[in-house]
Amino acid sequence: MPEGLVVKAHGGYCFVHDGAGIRQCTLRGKLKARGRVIAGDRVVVRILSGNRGVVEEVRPRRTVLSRPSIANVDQAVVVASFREPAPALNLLDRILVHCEAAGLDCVICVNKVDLVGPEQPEETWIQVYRDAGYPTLITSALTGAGVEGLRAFLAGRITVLTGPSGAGKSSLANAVQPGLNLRTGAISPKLKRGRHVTRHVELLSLDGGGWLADTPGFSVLHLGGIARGELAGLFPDFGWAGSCRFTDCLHDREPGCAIRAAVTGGGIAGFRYAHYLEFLREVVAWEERENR
Ligand SMILES: Nc1nc2c(ncn2[C@@H]2O[C@H](COP(=O)(O)OP(=O)(O)OP(=O)(O)O)[C@@H](O)[C@H]2O)c(=O)[nH]1
Ligand SMILES: [Mg+2]
Ligand SMILES: [Zn+2]
Repeated sequence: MPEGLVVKAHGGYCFVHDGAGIRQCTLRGKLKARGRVIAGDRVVVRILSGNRGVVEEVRPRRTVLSRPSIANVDQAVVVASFREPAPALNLLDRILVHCEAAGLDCVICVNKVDLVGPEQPEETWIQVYRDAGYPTLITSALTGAGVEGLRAFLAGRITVLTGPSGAGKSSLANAVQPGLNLRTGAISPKLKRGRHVTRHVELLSLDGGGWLADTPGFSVLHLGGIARGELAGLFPDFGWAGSCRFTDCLHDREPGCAIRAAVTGGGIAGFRYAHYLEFLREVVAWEERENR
């Protein structure tokens, strides 16, 4: 039986790319439960006539991301925007932690630079992420600025676009590959927020090689499933602080904490550390709920 790649899955159906074309498949009984077959899965298909098929088996996943739900991607391009919507750094850090925990390489893409004006100031928060080691691209899906650089990051890899609704994920995908014709939508003028235009995760084959997943944006992401002792390791900028007095330091109120010292000394941005503490409470609460 041939193998294929699930490019889209919802409502009990999935669409499987088998190298030649795309086949609409139903799911074998035990795979019908929600989340058993998701976009990015490698699956074994029993072929039926008329471009139909049945997914019989899911291959083990190399990586898995739960928000958005996608398997086997190599990297995440986290899209934020300079304006409309304004950058939400707490959400950005949540998304980065979530993607780091899944073992993905992360790239940040700050879009809508055309709304910033001709002086294009490099906002200081962007430098924080550059210093942390994240490749950070400045783009405009409208003018095409920076799109060539983004395209270069995508070539030959499997990438998921993620970030808040309205930041321009679908617009960027359209700019990277004209002809995709993904639906995009104006942000709400009153709320300055996106309207959740993209409804399903969909993997798109790139002409330059590789796959790109457009996904629905979101504004809330609760962190769970991360061990408290692993959280700091998901902040790459914390790695350079040196070692704390206690090996099991959670960098909260323990004496001799190198990370807190680095925050005071200016080596770690205060807002990143504040987010760390907030996320720490969240993962601890999650752990305690799970172990009850
Ligand atoms: N000025 C400007 N507007 C942009 C840019 N990129 C996207 N937009 C606009 O922003 C709005 C939202 O863009 P989308 O591409 O639909 O955003 P999205 O991230 O896919 O949103 P969801 O699918 O809801 O998650 C649309 O009106 C786009 O035309 C840009 O670089 N500059
Ligand atoms: Mg979209
Ligand atoms: Zn510490």
